[in-house]
This record gives sequence, structure tokens and C-alpha cells, in this order.
Amino acid sequence: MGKGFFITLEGVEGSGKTTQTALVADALRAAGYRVTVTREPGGTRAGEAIRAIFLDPAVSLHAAAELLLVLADRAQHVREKLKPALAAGEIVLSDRYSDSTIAYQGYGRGLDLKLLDELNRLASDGARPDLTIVLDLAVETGLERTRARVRGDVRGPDRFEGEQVEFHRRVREGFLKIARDEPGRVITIDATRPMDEITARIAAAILALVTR
Ligand code: Z5A
Repeated sequence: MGKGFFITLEGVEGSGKTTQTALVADALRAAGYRVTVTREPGGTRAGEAIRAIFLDPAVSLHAAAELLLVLADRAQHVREKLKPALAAGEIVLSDRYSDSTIAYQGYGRGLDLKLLDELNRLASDGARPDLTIVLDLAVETGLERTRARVRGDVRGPDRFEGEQVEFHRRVREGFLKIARDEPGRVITIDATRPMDEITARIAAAILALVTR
């Protein structure tokens, strides 16, 4: 049983994580690698049920309740999907993971960062990303991208898309602080660059890691 590689894509709303997760997975598969694509919240049946509550704009959640939901999702995700795929030697690409908890519940909602670290440790059962890509852009640009999508979507904005721009600015600062603090793990990429250029940069960083 080989050891896989755990890659996470992070960033504010509309930064292109979902788009890039799919494009990078295609590129890696074309190069002959086995890839599992997953996301948080979500990625398991329990996680997708949690995600529906988590994003529902009609559901009001206290910050502590929001935190515990996302941690429950992670606890299940790690044990049911992530670790088995890593144990099978796959490259796992996750659209968001524990840095989102620090950025959103910590920097965004103001919950204690040390407490979040401890709870993240419990939820993640020691599964830490080998590499994290932060797709960075002005929050106004990201929100405009998601609004353009919402205009063509009957569901309307989710619970986070309805937050004030100041909340999203704090979240962005949170991601940039994580990147500054952990340069060995986190690479920040300008998310306003053309999609194919971003895909090539992420794929190159992953290939450098897996062929090291
Ligand atoms: N959350 C949390 O609070 N705590 C946690 O611990 C975790 C999550 C794990 C998940 O919602 C929410 O959960 C999230 C944080 C919270 N909410 N927020 N914000 P989600 O998964 O639905 O939302 P998201 O992660 O922000 O995804 P998103 O809004 O879909 O954005 P994205 O995945 O980064 O972007 P995208 O869908 O790939 O692209 C958006 C649009 O931009 C689309 O039309 C693309 O075609 C376009 N795009 C993408 N790249 C480009 C480039 N390079 N140029 C031009 N246009 C582009």
C-alpha cells in the first residue's frame, strides 16, 4: 500500500477552486496519476447532508454551531474518504479543508484561533495537507463572479454569499496570513490570471511534490 499525496485548494468565494480542482485532476489523470477529487463541506453522504444545512440561507446558525457542523463534516470525511484514498496511494485534491475553518470561523467569525487549531486536530485525525494552493483575488472580483452565476441560478445566493464584503475581506486576510506563516506548505496564486495558466502552475507544483 503506497502513500498518497494530499492537496487542498483554498481561497475566498469565486476564486476558482472548484474550476481548478476539476482541471488539475484532468491534467494529473492524463499524466497517468490516480486522483480522488473531493470537497468540504461534502465529500461523503453525511457531509453532503451537512453541506445542505450549512449553506442554506434560510437556516440561521450561531458561529459555534456553524463550527461544529463543519468539524463533524471533516471528522467523517477524513475517516471515510480521505485516509482510505491516501492509503491507496492516490493524489487527493480537496476543494477546501481545515484552512477554511481558520479563515472563515476564525478570521471571519472571530472564534478563538487556538481553540480552532485543537478542534481541527481532533476532526482531521492527523491528516494534514502536503500542499495547499491559495487562490487569491480581491473579494469584490470573486463575489462578482459568484453573483454572475447566481443570476443564472434559481437557487439564489447561499448563506456565505449573503455576508457583508467586510466579512469576506477578513477571510481573505486569514488565508494570506496562513500562507505567510507556512510558506513550506502553502503557495499563493493570483486567481485573476487565465484559467489555463493557473492550472499549469498548480499541476507543476503537484508534480514537483509527487516526483520529489
Ligand atoms: N466553509 C467554512 O466556513 N468553513 C470550513 O471549514 C469550510 C467551508 C470547509 C462552501 O461553499 C462554504 O463553506 C464556503 C466557506 C464555508 N463559503 N463561502 N464563501 P461553496 O463550496 O459553495 O463555496 P465556495 O467554496 O466559495 O465555492 P464557489 O463560490 O463556487 O467558488 P470557487 O469554487 O472558488 O469558484 P468557481 O466555482 O470555480 O468559479 C467561480 C466563477 O468564476 C465561475 O463562473 C468560473 O467560471 C469563474 N472563474 C474561475 N476561474 C476564473 C478565472 N481564472 N478567470 C475568470 N473567471 C474564472
